[in-house]
Amino acid sequence: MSLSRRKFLKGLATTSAASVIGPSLLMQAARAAEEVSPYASDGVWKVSGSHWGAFRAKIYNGKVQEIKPLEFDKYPTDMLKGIKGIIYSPSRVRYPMVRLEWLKKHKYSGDTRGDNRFIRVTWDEALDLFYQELERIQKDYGPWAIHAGQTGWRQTGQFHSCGNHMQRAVAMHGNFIKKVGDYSTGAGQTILPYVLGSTEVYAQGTSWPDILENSKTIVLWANDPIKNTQVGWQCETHGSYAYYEQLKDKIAKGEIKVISIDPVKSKSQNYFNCDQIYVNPQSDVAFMLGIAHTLYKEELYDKKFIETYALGFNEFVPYLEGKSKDKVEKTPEWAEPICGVKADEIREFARLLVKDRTQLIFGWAIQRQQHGEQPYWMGAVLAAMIGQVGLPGGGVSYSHHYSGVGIPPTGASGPGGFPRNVDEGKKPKWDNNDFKGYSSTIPVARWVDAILEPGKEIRYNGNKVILPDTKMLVVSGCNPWHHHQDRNRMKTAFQKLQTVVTIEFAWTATCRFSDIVLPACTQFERNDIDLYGAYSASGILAMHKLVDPLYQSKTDFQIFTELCERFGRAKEYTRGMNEMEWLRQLYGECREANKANFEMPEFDKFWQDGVVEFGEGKNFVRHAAFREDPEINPLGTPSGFIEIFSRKIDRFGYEHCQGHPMWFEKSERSHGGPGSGKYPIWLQSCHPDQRLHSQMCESEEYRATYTVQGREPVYINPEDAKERGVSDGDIVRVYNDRGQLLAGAKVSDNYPRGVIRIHEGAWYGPLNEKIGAIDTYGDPNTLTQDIGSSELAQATSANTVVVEFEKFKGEVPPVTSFGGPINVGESS
Ligand SMILES: Nc1nc2c(c(=O)[nH]1)N[C@H]1C(S)=C(S)[C@@H](COP(=O)(O)OP(=O)(O)OC[C@H]3O[C@@H](n4cnc5c(=O)[nH]c(N)nc54)[C@H](O)[C@@H]3O)O[C@H]1N2
Ligand SMILES: Nc1nc2c(c(=O)[nH]1)N[C@H]1C(S)=C(S)[C@@H](COP(=O)(O)OP(=O)(O)OC[C@H]3O[C@@H](n4cnc5c(=O)[nH]c(N)nc54)[C@H](O)[C@@H]3O)O[C@H]1N2
Ligand SMILES: [Mo]
Repeated sequence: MSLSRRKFLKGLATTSAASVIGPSLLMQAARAAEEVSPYASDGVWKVSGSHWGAFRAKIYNGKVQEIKPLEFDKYPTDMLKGIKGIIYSPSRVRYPMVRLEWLKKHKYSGDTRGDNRFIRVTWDEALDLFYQELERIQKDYGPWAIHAGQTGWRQTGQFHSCGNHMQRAVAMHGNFIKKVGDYSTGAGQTILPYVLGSTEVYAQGTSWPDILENSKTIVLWANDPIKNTQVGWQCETHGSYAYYEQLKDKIAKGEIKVISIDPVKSKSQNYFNCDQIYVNPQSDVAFMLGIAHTLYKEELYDKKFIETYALGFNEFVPYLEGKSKDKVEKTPEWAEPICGVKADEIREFARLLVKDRTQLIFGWAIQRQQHGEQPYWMGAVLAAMIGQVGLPGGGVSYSHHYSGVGIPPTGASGPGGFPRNVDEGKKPKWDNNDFKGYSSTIPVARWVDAILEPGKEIRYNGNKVILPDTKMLVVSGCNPWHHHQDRNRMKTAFQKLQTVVTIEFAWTATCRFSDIVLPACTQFERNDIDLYGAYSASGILAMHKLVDPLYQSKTDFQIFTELCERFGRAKEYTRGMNEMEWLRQLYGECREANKANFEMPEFDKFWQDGVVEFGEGKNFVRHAAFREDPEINPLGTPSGFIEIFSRKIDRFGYEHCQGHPMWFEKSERSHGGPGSGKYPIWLQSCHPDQRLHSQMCESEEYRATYTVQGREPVYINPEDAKERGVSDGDIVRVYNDRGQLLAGAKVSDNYPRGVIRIHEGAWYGPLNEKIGAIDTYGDPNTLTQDIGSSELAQATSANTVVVEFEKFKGEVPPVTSFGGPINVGESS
């Protein structure tokens, strides 16, 4: 009998029932004193939760006055300080707005898009226009002309999850183009199912207690958990930080060695005070091949493990030895000039990896680059050669920096959400499934290609994709004018679009480049429920509405109900339930699903208390079942084994992703790589320490705690700065052939020569709508390259980019990113 992994996990959940602790009584006693009924609207503390953690908010005079972390959160993030500024931001979308030229001249496309001139209209006018445009596109073109597939980091709350609301409503009207994959792990989640049988990136990882107990060496490979677990996909618990504290202690005592492989001294490295192996940016695969060569030549690798658990080592070895096509032996000496690590140090590191129990833990930024599939595949090959996959504290992880992976999971079920699709048995108003030969689903990061080159055939993961001819875009719960690459290319593309509708609460650059903007309210202005701990399932949080929707904003639920009214489907959309009825239902279903293992109170009690806790979790070891018996518990790969060589990928015949992991030179690379003559500096656009992508950038007071002369910081090595006459606090111009931006210099030893960082999510603030206009605030995607990782994943390659910078001379233009549209009047 063969057990699937899912069944195996399910089995775990059931057997753990006996050891499960019911919801604790902590809430009632300890906090009764300050608990005031959440139903009261003023002068009270209310419980809610967010990507930044669970918190209590004090409401007074109809305003949120104070936010403090919930008592369970022992390691709250500083970012809680930014929440008030999201609600009361001068960049709030206040009213329904329509782009001036679009409205007055019915000029669909054109070069004034992005001039930020808008007219205020009534809700009815705005929704009528939205509806008319959906009708026009379905009638004149077809489902291939509308793209409503982009989604992203919508706020927490399962019911109001805004992408679902948008997609359900648009789907009830007609079919549309959707996406596959995401920006986070596009390359990783595509390659790893071929290699390890699951995406791995979104999988539960070995529990920290097991790692702390068993690992002797932990390699943080391109991984900054101290920075990146401040936020979570659902309401974050920050439970990982208790383990980080223990790890720090063990490092200090010499019990565990942690090595950060990173060009930068990361926040984690500084926190742990651990070792670092500096590698040149984008060169990790060369480094890894040097390591594999050593393990092979010195016969240090685990032959038995490879024989029992892996496939295709024999096809890979000739490449290592220089006996395959390229005739280059991948010695440490070969790797040294590429990766910048001395050959002897590579050998020493290889020996260390097999000395004792070693846990490899990868971050995601190294797969957000050209050929981003390769470092992940090669990571799995190294793990197979080390031979500890499936052992506690050994093997390879691709997820420990994310949303509390590694906190022992309780196995409880979280609440479901608002449905994303049309109800079963129902058809859209425009029941047209003729995509005219275009693909109805495209790789997420290739949507701008589609606008610019409709009809183009691209290769993707063994398939052909024909890029659809997009005319209309509907955006909700994501900010494409932050998340996508190459702003000036996007400007060119957006001039071709006829209609862009954005539903938002913050006047982002996406609003600026839209035609119709509908004001949504924030999560703090509606009631919801969500899981506390995305991977640990630590509890359920009541997300109490703190204040009424500001200005003319409405919940996404309300907005799309009113849109559906226009084609007589509102009742079907809402299923006849209002917000609180939905919450009761979702909670009730969750309670039912958990009945056997976890006691949950009635809804009213839960809503009053604010939290249900599921108690302690149970330790988990990734790949343990596979290690125990690979026949009974095979991996999800075609062979069931770790595939060092993939016959399937080999047969695709791709140039940039072949049968086994390989080193490929990048189209742009610093430290002597292509493009570095003219542009010697690598720009890394890592995830921000003090934001969630572009969210919270609008939070004025909080933003002021990190900006430099009002600009986004650019982190620069002291020597590089000196060479260019740049001092800490200066405004610098960063540029390449794709664009230019202004940012504020922060000179820091944490950065090596030839590397600068600007955090992603800095709000784009073009001086004007013209192609090439300088970005006044510092959005790194003004400079990044919009190319697919390879034919396999077609994922974003945001980190494959070189630039130059200089001290900015001349008159400094004001920052244009914030404060909303230029309001040029009202409709009537
Ligand atoms: N250069 C570079 N680019 C990157 C990355 C990088 O590393 N480097 N990282 C990539 C990654 S991993 C990711 S995940 C993406 C993130 O890209 P996004 O998910 O697009 O980023 P966010 O800034 O979180 O955008 C969410 C938007 O949704 C809005 N929103 C939130 N909640 C609601 C709601 O309830 N209703 C409505 N109507 N709107 C809401 C917010 O105001 C915000 O503008 O960026 C990618 N882009
Ligand atoms: N505070 C905060 N936390 C977040 C987010 C956020 O916006 N803010 N976003 C969340 C999301 S959506 C995601 S996808 C994850 C992102 O998680 P990741 O993609 O893992 O995070 P990054 O911060 O982009 O990069 C992590 C480290 O990779 C290193 N690095 C980059 N390129 C290379 C390379 O070529 N070689 C090596 N060896 N190292 C390299 C960087 O220097 C950095 O220290 O974070 C999540 N957590
Ligand atoms: Mo992400």
